[in-house]
Amino acid sequence: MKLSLCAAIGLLALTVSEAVKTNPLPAPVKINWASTGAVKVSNNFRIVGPRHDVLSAAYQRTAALIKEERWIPATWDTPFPEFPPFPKLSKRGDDDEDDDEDSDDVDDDNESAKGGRQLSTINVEVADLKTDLQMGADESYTLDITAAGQGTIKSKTVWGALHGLSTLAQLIQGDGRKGLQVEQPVHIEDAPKYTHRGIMLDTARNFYPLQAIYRQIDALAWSKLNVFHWHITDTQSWPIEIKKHPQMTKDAYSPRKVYTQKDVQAVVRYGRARGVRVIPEIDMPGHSSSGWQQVDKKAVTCADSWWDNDGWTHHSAVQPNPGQLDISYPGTYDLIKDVYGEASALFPDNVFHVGYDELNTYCFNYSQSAMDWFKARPGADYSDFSQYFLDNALPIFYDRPGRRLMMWEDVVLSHGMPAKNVPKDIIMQAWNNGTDHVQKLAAQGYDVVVTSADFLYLDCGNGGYVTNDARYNFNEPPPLPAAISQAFDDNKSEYKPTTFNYGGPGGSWCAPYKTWQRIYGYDFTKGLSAEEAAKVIGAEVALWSEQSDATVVDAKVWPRAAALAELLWSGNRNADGFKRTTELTARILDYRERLVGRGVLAAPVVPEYCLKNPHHCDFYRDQTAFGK
Ligand SMILES: *[C@@H]1O[C@H](CO)[C@@H](O)[C@H](O)[C@H]1NC(C)=O
Ligand SMILES: *[C@@H]1O[C@H](CO)[C@@H](O)[C@H](O)[C@H]1NC(C)=O
Ligand SMILES: *[C@@H]1O[C@H](CO)[C@@H](O)[C@H](O)[C@H]1NC(C)=O
Ligand SMILES: CC(=O)N[C@H]1CO[C@H](CO)[C@@H](O)[C@@H]1O
Repeated sequence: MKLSLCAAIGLLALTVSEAVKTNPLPAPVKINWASTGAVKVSNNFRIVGPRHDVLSAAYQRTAALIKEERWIPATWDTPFPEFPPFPKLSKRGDDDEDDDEDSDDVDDDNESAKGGRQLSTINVEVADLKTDLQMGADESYTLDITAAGQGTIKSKTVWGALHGLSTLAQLIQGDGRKGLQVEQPVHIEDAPKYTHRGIMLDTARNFYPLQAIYRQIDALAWSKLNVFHWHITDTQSWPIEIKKHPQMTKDAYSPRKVYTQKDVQAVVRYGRARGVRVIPEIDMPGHSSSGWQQVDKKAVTCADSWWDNDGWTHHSAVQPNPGQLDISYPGTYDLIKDVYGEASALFPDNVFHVGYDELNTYCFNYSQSAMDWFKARPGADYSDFSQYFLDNALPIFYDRPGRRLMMWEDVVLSHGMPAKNVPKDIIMQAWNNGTDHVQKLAAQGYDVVVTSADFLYLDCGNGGYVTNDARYNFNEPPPLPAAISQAFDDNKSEYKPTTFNYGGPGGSWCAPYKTWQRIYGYDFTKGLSAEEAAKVIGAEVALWSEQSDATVVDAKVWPRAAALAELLWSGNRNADGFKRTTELTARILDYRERLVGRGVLAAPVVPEYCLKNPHHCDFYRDQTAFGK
């Protein structure tokens, strides 16, 4: 009965006497396994450690997860040329029929009865319970399971211990029956390469209920990612409650699509309990029409204009709907002070993101006040105008000791409106032109968070969303330039490139879709000097939500964000310097199954056939095809 159930859900099972190495993701920096065979883990095993608001909950949560999940790897890597036959479940049933039949019995937990060869307690030792969850907090840990059945996680901080517990939950697995087991002895020494590891979620273009956000935070924590960058507001909607100006949420999509301040605090608490920092973003002064305009119409310019894709030379926005804060209008700063002041108090993280992406100069032509500003300052350009914003807004933003700001790179690198003098302690988020911009920002002395659109934007490749788009109306591929046409005629191919619907981006400006292999393969410090590379503090994948909401978010973010997780935790190369993308295959395929089992609806990335037949779906036979 048990066996047929297992067989029905297609799980692999291993005999207890075989080695049962698991394949945790992200791969730990250093992991030493023995192959002496698994030790049983008591069904009543406990995790014991210092009493602490975050840790005590984490012991319970981790033990419950392990007992509930009883994970049996969905796949694991095997050497390329030797394909062992797919393990048959019936075989192992015959092998140890009466071995652990009674694994739920209390007797089973009597260590001395089993000669101590049973793991029943995992001790958590934390040197310092006080270090706050902030950028740079030590996240290292060691994990040991000894032959004598001792389990120990040691860390400097609470946040390192949480990562150790995450690993533990991937090491202990089901024995295919009622029991648990873990390979031993195992010794892990682990710490992240980068301090800032996260996802950005845009909750303004479409709204996400709290449960969807909690699911992302769960998966972040399991993946040892530690930042939830919450792009709360944008020009399309204003979903966050500001008590001083309650009318701002008139621009939420509905009264139910609002994050109350209680909700916000709950998200922050949920993140902290799992070692995930919540970094808020209120996008200013671009991407800001909704909300602001409800308080003071004059604080927003061009909100009523046509976004003017038709006349691109005078467009007021890169996408509908237009609206930017009026930099020249004094009342704008009073409003920023109210809004930022309240928002800032809700988020304990030292880092606050204040946007600054994609300012459109033409939007300001709709403001008499802005035109007067330029008239009064002959020779002033849009860089001066940008600087005027910073000079007025930065004193508001720096509202407490330890405050650090984060901004999109545009404030330094945009063609239209870079500011002249941007303080070097502002963390820059790079999104254009790959490592070129990463390097430029680092060379100027900024700490950089990498979110290069060509690698790390999760919304790309889904086609366009703007309506009345007649570009979709070409029923035949348009003619190609003669030279290209000729080349394809000479070399027969079904992949003739054309402009839009035929081999082109199909309306997605950042097409194509970024696969997990694309994300994992990103060498984002390539070409940087050692000094510049040291300025890169981490990276985020980003989900802009034009075409996403709670119905699809899990599938768009996962398991792709897990590829970033490993890239940032232990890197994308093996000890010999080769890209280990192929090694990640089994890990990430198994992890995707795990995520689904844990309630996160991660997208399938291969036919299940490929899980069950490691390497049969490889594109190249050469296992070093990714090179160094
Ligand atoms: C555990 O086993 C030992 C040896 O068989 C026995 O003396 C002891 O009473 C048992 N303890 C429990 C709690 O069952
Ligand atoms: C917009 O305003 C700027 C600054 O005053 C001015 O230089 C520019 O000519 C205006 N653009 C148009 C199309 O009027
Ligand atoms: C983008 O980066 C490439 C180098 O990778 C550089 O040659 C090019 O000039 C950059 N483009 C822009 C617009 O900065
Ligand atoms: C006309 C032309 O461009 N032909 C190309 C066909 O493909 C070969 C390589 O496969 C090219 O060398 C030719 O230039």
